Amino acid sequence: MAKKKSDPAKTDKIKQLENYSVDYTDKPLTTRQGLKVNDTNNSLKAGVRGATLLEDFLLREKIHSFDHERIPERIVHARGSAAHGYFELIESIEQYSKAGIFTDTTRKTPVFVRFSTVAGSKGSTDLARDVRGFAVKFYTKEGTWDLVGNNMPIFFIQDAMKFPDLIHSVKPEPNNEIPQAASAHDTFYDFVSKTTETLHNHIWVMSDRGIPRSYRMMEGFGIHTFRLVNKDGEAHFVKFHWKPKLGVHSVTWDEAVKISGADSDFHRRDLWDAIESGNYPEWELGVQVVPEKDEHKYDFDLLDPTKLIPEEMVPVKIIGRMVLNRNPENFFAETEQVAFLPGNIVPGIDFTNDPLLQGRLFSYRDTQLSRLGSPNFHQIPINRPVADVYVNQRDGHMQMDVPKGQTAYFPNALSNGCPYLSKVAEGGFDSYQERIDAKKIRARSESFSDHFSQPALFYRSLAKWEKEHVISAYSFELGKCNNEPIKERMLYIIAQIDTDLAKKVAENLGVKVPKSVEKPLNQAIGADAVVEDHQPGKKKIYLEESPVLSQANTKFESIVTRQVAFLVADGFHMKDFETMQKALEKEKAVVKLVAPHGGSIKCDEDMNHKVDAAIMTTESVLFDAVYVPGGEKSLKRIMGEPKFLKFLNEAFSHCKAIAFGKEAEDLLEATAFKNHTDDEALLMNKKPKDFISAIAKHRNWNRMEVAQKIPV
Ligand code: HDE
Repeated sequence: MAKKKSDPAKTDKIKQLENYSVDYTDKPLTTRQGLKVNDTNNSLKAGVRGATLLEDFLLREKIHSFDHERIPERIVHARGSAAHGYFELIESIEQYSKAGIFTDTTRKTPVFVRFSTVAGSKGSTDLARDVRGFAVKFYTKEGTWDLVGNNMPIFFIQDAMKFPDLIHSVKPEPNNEIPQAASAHDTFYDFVSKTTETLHNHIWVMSDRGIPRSYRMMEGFGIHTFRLVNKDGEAHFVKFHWKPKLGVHSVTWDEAVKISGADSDFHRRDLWDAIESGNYPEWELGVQVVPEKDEHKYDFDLLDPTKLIPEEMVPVKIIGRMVLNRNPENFFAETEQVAFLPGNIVPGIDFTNDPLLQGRLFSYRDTQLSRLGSPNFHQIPINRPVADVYVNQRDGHMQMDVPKGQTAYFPNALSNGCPYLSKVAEGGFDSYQERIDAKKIRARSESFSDHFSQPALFYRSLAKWEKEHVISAYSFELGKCNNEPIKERMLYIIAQIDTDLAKKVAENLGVKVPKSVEKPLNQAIGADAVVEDHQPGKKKIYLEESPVLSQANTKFESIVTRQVAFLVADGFHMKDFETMQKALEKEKAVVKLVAPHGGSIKCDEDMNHKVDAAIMTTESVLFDAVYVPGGEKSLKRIMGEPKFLKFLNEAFSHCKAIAFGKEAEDLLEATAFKNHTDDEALLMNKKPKDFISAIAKHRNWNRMEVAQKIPV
């Protein structure tokens, strides 16, 4: 394998993994018993023309192993990508938590992080409109802690009991297995329109958060309210936030659709390439801490996972950073076999009674058993803790350890009481002793009944262009529904969030927003159907806006790893080219030459330049910005190829930065945006620094109105 550009210091986890990795370099092919093989092309036959003999143990071993290569894909989050890295604490929060990773600023805790889409199968596209999983495994000295979150701060449902219903509704419909990795179909909206608690997460998915530009440009959230417990046994409520160094950025829906065709591995490749090139993705870890006495202070219930705590009410305190600096060696062994369990916690962190979290504590261990086939899944190298493990559990499929001794029970005297129990002061875990005095009851708390206030807060907080995207997303999704009553019901409940939003979507659908629908809103079809006790109330406004919810207020500082296409043909102007290339690469952008053909092309100084992509093999949606250097001959060729013009027109329509070198007036004249030159991200023969600052802004959304008129 080619040596990676940078090979960062190895964490304890990487050193542990190396004990299991196998290097095949300069080694002979063997059987699984270590027998050297001298023919792996032909089966053993009676004569060269057959028949094949039962004796052929080599054929049997090869085919038998192949027949069993697949394991069940994850029921949700099947498609994912992962990377290794580390977490460092910047500021101790020992006043809140006794966890080693939250008190020891000298530690580098190894992490393995898996990003994923939710609804699609393992082979589906990265660019589906969907929530993204953001699961972090911290291999701490005190045991493994898994923070299994998403890129949105809230979830669709409030109680684990509803999870199978939610997922059955969004997955492909059971009769024809259509559509793949898409929520735009009747069953999903049938469920959503009858389950108004879903609306908050749903509007986040309809926003640009549902189609990220990169896994590296997403926030992450633990979603549930957890507990931090300090060494004196005092507890605080906490919400966890990951904030990406590169800011939060997304693509447009038109790009998402086209990227899905041009490169369905777009996010996977982006993460892999960034790490291989040494541009390590990085996030800050933040906490929102709420004292126990404030549990009932807010207009929403802290235990309700469909609610966020606005950062304006409880600021996010940054306490650490996470860097991903190493790609896995093997996708199956690591990314596929990694098993996250929200139940994996360490002393200093504890659960709350969030009914969704409580259900997850059961589900994940259960699902790993059916995916990985044995309760020994924690022994798979990627799942092994770096903390020492001494258990009395024994046997089961694929026991990899060889436990010594006569006893496997507690208490025992034969083994001197070992493995022995640890006192709390020695690191033994004890659950937080929350006082509970309650009736056993199958019901929902009334404090969970506000379903409209926070989706409305989210929508109010968006910039104009973000609102436009939400309107288009709802219109697209509902436009794909075939059942008219579902559309009407959806419009009615969207109107409870924002009347203007509902009106615009209704216009696009060619229907009217109904003034009323049958009550109650939730569930209840048929005379004896179960009716939820608490129906959603009218929306409240306890905060006018929460600016951090808008991507307009994210970071726009860097162009690191931004992909810039240079459109070139023979005879391009070397000086133009070189000045721009150097300036961009200094800022760590990635320059790629897109030419009429593959191989190489010549500049006006008669030098050969390697082409990265022939125009017929690539698309403008795969790039963040476009540059066309001068050079009469080159420009003429570009102008003569319709695919180059499509490339430019599309980049303009997606509001990207476009720069032209000298003598490009005729080319501009041939584009569909020739009349829109008063545009801050359309640069004619300007300095590289202007182009760099236009790329750093991600998109020129001020262009959106004219961009929509470009026929692409
Ligand atoms: Fe999951 N979820 N989930 N989920 N989830 C799984 O576990 C489940 C929920 C999340 O990269 C499964 O190992 C239930 C919330 C991520 O491997 C499964 C409920 C959040 C991943 C499962 C929820 C998540 C999963 C499928 C409601 C955000 C991918 C395979 C009670 C906080 C982890 C697996 C990875 C995966 C069940 C709700 C995030 C079936 C029952 C809320 C990121 O166990």
